[in-house]
Amino acid sequence: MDVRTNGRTGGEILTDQLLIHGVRHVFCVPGESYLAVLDAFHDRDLAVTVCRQEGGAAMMAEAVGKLTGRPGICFVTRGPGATNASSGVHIARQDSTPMILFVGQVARSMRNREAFQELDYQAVFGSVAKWATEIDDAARIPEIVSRAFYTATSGRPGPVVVALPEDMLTEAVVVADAAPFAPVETWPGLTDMTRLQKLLWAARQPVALLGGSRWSASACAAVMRFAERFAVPVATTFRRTHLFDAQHPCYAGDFGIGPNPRLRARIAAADLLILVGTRFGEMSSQGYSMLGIPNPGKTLVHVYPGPEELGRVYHPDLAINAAPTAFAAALEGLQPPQNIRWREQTAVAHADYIAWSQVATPLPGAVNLGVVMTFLRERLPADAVICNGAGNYSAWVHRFYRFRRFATQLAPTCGSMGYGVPAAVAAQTLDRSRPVVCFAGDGCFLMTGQEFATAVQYNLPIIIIVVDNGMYGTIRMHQEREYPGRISASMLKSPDFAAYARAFGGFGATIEQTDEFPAAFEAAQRAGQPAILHLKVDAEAITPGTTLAAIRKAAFEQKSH
Ligand SMILES: Cc1ncc(C[n+]2csc(CCOP(=O)(O)OP(=O)(O)O)c2C)c(N)n1
Ligand SMILES: [Mg+2]
Repeated sequence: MDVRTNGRTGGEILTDQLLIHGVRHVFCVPGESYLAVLDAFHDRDLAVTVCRQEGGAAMMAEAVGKLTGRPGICFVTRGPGATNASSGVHIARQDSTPMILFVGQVARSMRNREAFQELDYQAVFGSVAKWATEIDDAARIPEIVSRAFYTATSGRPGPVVVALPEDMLTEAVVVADAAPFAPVETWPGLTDMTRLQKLLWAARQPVALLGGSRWSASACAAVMRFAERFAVPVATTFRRTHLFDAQHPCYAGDFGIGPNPRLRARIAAADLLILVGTRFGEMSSQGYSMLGIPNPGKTLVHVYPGPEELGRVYHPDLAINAAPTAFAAALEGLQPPQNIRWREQTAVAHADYIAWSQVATPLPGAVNLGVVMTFLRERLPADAVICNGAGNYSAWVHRFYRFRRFATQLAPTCGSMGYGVPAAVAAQTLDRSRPVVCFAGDGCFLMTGQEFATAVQYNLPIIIIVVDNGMYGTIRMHQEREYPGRISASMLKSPDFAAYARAFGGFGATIEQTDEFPAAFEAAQRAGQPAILHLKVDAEAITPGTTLAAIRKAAFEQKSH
């Protein structure tokens, strides 16, 4: 068909824009509301992963955004498709990840009658998405889709929701394609960097904390070089551990939930804190307790890609509106002081981290998750991708796994359960050659466990380790702290997860003793198909450092005083 004289349908124009902007893969659950797009997929060079639930599909797109820094793409149908997908949109929002959710919409002529599955997407996603819009005219698809890519990736990245009226997608119009988008860099100024150098020269105990998005492998390498030249201890914020090589002599540790008390003390004692890319939100700031608000109580440098975040909670001495990628490059121009006063302290900080993470702590029960983690960190290559959702089981990942490379960690900083399985599917879809291992609790897994079928359908050899303690452990832990002995709605009876895996067409094994794990893991790897390893852990093993019984006892004692 001659595009110029006969035009293309909205569905075709839209798909062509995706290809122009570099999209090679989309995740979807189909719907009759966007059949014209599905039809355009049919004869274009675009890989499509069809999923089982829109929450999973949206999380997969979000994970692509996390891994690549470019918007992950998800298509869902109107109404229930969109509301199901909202869990992934919320993750993209809180985790500052570029993604674009395309949603079907009723025909333009039926709008505002509350037609079948009609929703006002701008109202529904207004406070979750970075931008929500609807395309009224097929001729404007190139303009609006281009803007969606720029909006999702620039400043603080986030999710964009684009609604697509059904009849707009079948309309044929003649319109030129947009040019490929290029993410907009946000550079620090020369004066910013000069002021930073002065603050570093005046410092006695500086600490740098890395987090957020808009990183790259070269940015991480540049920050490592800076850390070496300045001998600065560098820690990572909640679930951003992959931003700094854990084996690097300047690595001071993971500053997420339940961090090493010595790291906490070190950050508290720092006279200069350099936040790079992170909002230093509730989890990493230990419930906003590490800095005064708004006056931090120490010299604060805050580097962030979006100006709206600078001065929002903390009043920085030096605010630098820059993306971590650009800031890291500019760090190369800074000169360290001749005499680095804190050098020895940095070695101590790394030794503290190693001591905290080296050896698995003893736990009640026959399966020690810490030992599993230390086995995997020796066994897996540096480019293995580790995924998880939310739950206490993730504490062992954060403490004992050693992330060495950028884009090897897929975990929700917003604490959304169910993230690990879709994230693993997405990671393995992008790269079949890297090992992808997902940790999920018995609660977490069944939030999106149907996407195991997606892994089987596309023959993705992800390995899922289901940590089964028979409960929503995190909630039980909080109950024992706040309402000791009063268990309410936190216990679970789960299926045989190994049999579940086999029923779906994958590999499954059950592990009841720690020493069964290595052979089971190797068998899963050899199987070369999606696998679930069902780890039966003791409910008492609630964190690497304490038990439920100890928490309950302490809570009773506190109450009796
Ligand atoms: C979508 C979602 N729903 C509910 C919660 C609240 N929540 C946080 S952790 C948790 C329990 C997790 O249970 P499980 O996956 O079994 O891990 P465990 O804590 O037992 O190790 C719950 C219900 C959440 N974070 N996300
Ligand atoms: Mg559990």
